[in-house]
Amino acid sequence: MDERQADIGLGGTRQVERRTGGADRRMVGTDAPDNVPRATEAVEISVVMPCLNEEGSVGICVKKAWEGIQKTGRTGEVIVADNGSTDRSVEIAEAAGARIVHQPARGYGNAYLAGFAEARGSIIVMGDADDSYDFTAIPELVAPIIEQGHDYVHGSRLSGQIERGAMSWSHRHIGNPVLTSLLNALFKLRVSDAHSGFRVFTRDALQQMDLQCEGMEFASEIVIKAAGANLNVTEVPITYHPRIGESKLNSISDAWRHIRFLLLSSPTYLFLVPGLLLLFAGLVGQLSLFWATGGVPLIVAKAVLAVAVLSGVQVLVLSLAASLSADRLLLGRMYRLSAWVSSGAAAEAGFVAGTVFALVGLALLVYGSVTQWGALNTAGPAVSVLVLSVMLALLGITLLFDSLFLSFFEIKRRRDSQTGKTVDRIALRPVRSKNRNTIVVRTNPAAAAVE
Ligand SMILES: Nc1nc2c(ncn2[C@@H]2O[C@H](COP(=O)(O)OP(=O)(O)OP(=O)(O)O)[C@@H](O)[C@H]2O)c(=O)[nH]1
Ligand SMILES: [Mg+2]
Repeated sequence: MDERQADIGLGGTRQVERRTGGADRRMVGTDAPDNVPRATEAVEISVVMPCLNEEGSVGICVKKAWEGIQKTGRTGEVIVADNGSTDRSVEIAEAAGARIVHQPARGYGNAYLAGFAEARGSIIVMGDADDSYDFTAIPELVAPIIEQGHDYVHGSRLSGQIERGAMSWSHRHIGNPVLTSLLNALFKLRVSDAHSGFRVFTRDALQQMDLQCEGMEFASEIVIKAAGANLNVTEVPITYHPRIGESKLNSISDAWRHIRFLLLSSPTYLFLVPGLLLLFAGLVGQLSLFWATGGVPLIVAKAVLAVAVLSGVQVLVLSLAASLSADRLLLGRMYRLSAWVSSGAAAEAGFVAGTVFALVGLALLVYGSVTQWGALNTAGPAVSVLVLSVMLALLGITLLFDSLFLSFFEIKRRRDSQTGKTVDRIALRPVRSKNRNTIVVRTNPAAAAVE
């Protein structure tokens, strides 16, 4: 059945002929070209764009995306992942030849994840629906994948061109360079423009990256996971144009989401390094002041150094737990510490150390109270021993509980080899044996075949 629809989005009275045929629907018209594959045909290039109230630009972007696909001579599709637009974005995008995927859960990452889930292409192109990226440049971005076998191509505005008015001064000279440098430093990368939104990757690369972030930090997640998955990545210079319509970016909260994600993905710098510094400062300070005598300020100094040791150890324990979360987040390839935790060895070591510290600390306290501690009115070795014994007792007791906590991570989650879903326990299902009167409980073979 044929239907006619006015192309209201692109400012004219142009008519878009739209032929629908159930599952075998294809679009033909001025905006959707002839090489649109049928629903059952293989798609080579999927262009996915997230959209939140972009009525002024989404039609232009879809049209340019079709032009870009056509220039490659390959089959393609254009998917607009609508994030609950309240303007005419959906209607305009559809008229321009896009397939609409609705994502009611707000967020840049959420919108993309919904769009990617529907994409059929073996090559996936992503870019904003605000006309800041030129989708007619698709051939240049897919070329490294098609011709050189790269997995992921990152469009770089900083090694390309940023048109006047396209990016604010603060984003150009502060936000972008600071966040890009932070990402490069934490993950030992050399990306020139971490927040460019124009990127291309293969379907296989998408699967390997296992993307999860819901908001703007999704942009950082892709870069980090591409590196974590050892993808063959290259950058291509692109031109960044002034966007049409209002920006959906919230500079402060979105920057914070990026920073928080980068730090959480990098427990070495967030927990391990500060923990080691606190522990080191506390231990060295205590040792150097052990025999020192003096008044109240010295007593306070000895107590503060004990606090540094205690908090340092707790932050180190956090680093162990965080390394596991980061490991899951980052495809399980980056942190050696997490292997130590998940093998149970960290919990065992903590348990032994905790027991020793607690016993020594408590013994010192008992000894001190029996021998009356010596003179405590001035700081001297007696105060050092008191501080040390309280510190050790506290450290030992908390370490014992920390170790129990860490031992939870030894219990592995299992992955169902057939569905790919994570399962917490092997499902049991009753199986009738040859002997009709007995029921044999056998593990579900799908869930039993675990990694
Ligand atoms: N920020 C944001 N963008 C969304 C969301 N949902 C969909 N989008 C789309 O994601 C793309 C990126 O948002 P933009 O506002 O362009 O963010 P940006 O490119 O960092 O900032 P500009 O340089 O001002 O364009 C646009 O196509 C939005 O319409 C959302 O919840 N938040
Ligand atoms: Mg944009």
